[in-house]
Amino acid sequence: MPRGVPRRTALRLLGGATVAGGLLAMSSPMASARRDWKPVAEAVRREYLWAWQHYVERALGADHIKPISGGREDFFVEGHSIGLSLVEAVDTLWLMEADAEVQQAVQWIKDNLSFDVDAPFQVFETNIRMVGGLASAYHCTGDQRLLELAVDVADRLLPAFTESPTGLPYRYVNLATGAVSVPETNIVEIGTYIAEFGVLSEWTGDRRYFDLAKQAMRVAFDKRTELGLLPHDIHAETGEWRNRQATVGPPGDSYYEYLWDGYVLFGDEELRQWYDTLTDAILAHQAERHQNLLWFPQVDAFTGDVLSRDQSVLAAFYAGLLGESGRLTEGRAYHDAFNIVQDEFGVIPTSVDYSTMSATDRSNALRPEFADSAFMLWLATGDEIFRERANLHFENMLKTSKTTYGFASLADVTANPPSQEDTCPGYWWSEQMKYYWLLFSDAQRFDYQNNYLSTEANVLRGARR
Ligand code: IFL
Repeated sequence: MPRGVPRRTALRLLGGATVAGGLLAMSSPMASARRDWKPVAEAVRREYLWAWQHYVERALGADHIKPISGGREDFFVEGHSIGLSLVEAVDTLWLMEADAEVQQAVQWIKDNLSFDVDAPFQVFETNIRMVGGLASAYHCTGDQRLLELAVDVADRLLPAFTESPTGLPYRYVNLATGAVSVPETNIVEIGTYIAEFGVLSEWTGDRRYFDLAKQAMRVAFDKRTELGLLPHDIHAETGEWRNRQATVGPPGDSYYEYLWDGYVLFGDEELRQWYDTLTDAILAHQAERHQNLLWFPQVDAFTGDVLSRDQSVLAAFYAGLLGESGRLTEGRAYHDAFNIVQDEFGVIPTSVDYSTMSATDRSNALRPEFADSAFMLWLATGDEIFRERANLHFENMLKTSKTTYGFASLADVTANPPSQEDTCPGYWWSEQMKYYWLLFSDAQRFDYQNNYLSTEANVLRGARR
């Protein structure tokens, strides 16, 4: 590096470089040169099936495998797994044409999966993972029983909406009794249903699912501030905001995503207007340029004052959402900003303060959002740079997270080597490995022109049977 050039400026001039003691791969200055991606696709499939085999041998039916010890872990309810990782995996296995594994997973579901569980389940997580996982498994395989199970669990979630005086769902519902609890919620947990519920309405002819999902989104939209922003915390019984802070990261992120998605999936113009109104306000009052990079700090939704320059890795999805909704310049710019973080740290930390480019949370629970937006931007532009960035994301994951029985979350991405935790989230089976596969494989079973992936990457349009 020439003397006098600050390290980060040099990184940007080069289009990226390496960190973490040389452990991690570099992004190439030749990023837009075409290359043969088939070997990368084969590696993705090989690693996925290797991890699947361990899951089957050691943790079949568990919500999570513990990838270091080979143990099992529950997600929704302590002491009662419902096969979360397996349900999340079905459509990815199917896209990879791993048909014996698909059959094995579907058989397990038919023989074992029951939602008659006398315990409170988190409505948002149950929807995006279980309703969505079963709906995508049905969409891919055409197996009617999977649709019946998706409808069964969705029906058990409905009291969260119908028991609420505002239509904003409670956070928890007991799947066996329908008892609802915890009205203190946020815009993600009231507004991330329309994709899964909407396809159920479409496939069953019962409008209730779509209507309940949309009504909850409307309640929050109608309460936007004069700046047109939404604070992220809301009360399901009173409909009042519980804070002032607006964010495109959690717990705001997928509310915005599902406004756009509801329009894309169902052609609902009103949802598109809501999305456009809020996005215009976000770009006007939340976007900030710092050292020539685009960021989205947390701001006061009533005044626009910046409250925090912490950037959650989960907010990286927003680059893809901006891109797919026609704001390509901003989408690319926000992905460029996260790409600097990837080049700086290798694995992107859970959060960074972009004003100092320092990690404010050094962990990373195998978060997929950077690969998610690389995929969406690649679909929107065809630009090879997004494959290069996703490939680096994949390589860094292989180097840091691969362990004895699968892939592990990281406790500290800045340690050398990064320290691992004995857990692998369910979304790993549905998200980044699918994005990589679709990016690199030219998958025969996927319609690259007309498709839809949910916030959990469940394929609800575009499976080619
Ligand atoms: O469950 C995942 C999904 O992408 C989401 N939020 C966070 C998870 C992945 O980081 O909507």
